[in-house]
Amino acid sequence: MFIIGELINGMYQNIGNAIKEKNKAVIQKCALEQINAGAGALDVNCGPASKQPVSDIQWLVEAIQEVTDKTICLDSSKPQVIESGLKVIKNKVIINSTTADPEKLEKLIPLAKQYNAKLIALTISSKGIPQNKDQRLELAAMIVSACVDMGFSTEDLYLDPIAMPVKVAQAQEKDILEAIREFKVISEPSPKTVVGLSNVSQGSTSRSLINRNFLAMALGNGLDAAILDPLDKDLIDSAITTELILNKNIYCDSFLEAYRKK
Ligand code: THG
Repeated sequence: MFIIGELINGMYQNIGNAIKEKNKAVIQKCALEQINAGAGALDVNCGPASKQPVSDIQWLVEAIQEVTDKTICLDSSKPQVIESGLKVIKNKVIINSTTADPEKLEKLIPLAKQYNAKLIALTISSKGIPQNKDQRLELAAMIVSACVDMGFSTEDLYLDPIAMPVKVAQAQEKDILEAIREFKVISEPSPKTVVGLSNVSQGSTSRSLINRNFLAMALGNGLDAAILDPLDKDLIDSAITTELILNKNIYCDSFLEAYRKK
């Protein structure tokens, strides 16, 4: 599983304050801690309180690139914020995200090609978040078809079924998990799949427990990548164990240590 660390997000108070006060050290420490815990990429989101996300995202990207050359995942619903982040990118990059909205696809697919970026696409439209698996698959097919039309390889596409909180959308979890499996057969080469894992436990108690059980099930359905908290040791242990059971790693008695990415 490809781990995208979720912690550089202005919705967390320490990061929100660091952005406001332009305190690079806080951001750089958070970047390195996540990488040391196994993150292959870092999600970067200015958060809802940022008043100037177009410049804040550039400041975040530049601060992070001073300490690591790991992949940066530019997270914003606003294409102009993504584009601004891309202008200062030196590391590898993932665009997070487009939706199935044609206007967004027409803007973000060419940007992904121009910057040699991977692209995360949420299966939502201007009508909002889908209510079942078939609606997710329909939107996924629209996204894949736009990529094919514009010459963007579906191998570089990550489809996101939108993980919903179990507290508010319990009846949808099964559909979300099944969508992960079915996204894979939409095209050849298969698109990849990703979820924002912590969404699942928002507002709940026992968050880590909920997250790691969802993750194990999603990996069982073929999930390729997850935006998650890499500092949650139980969660990473669970992911490593799931991949062992799925025969992705060869068994040895010290499998947890052996497969913890350094
Ligand atoms: N898909 C994609 N990108 C995403 C998401 C997704 N990016 C954002 C989000 N969802 C994934 N990242 C987070 C980060 C934090 C939390 C959830 C998802 C979270 N935060 C605490 C909360 O809201 O309770 C904040 C706690 C605090 O303030 O300290 O849960 O789905 N492509």
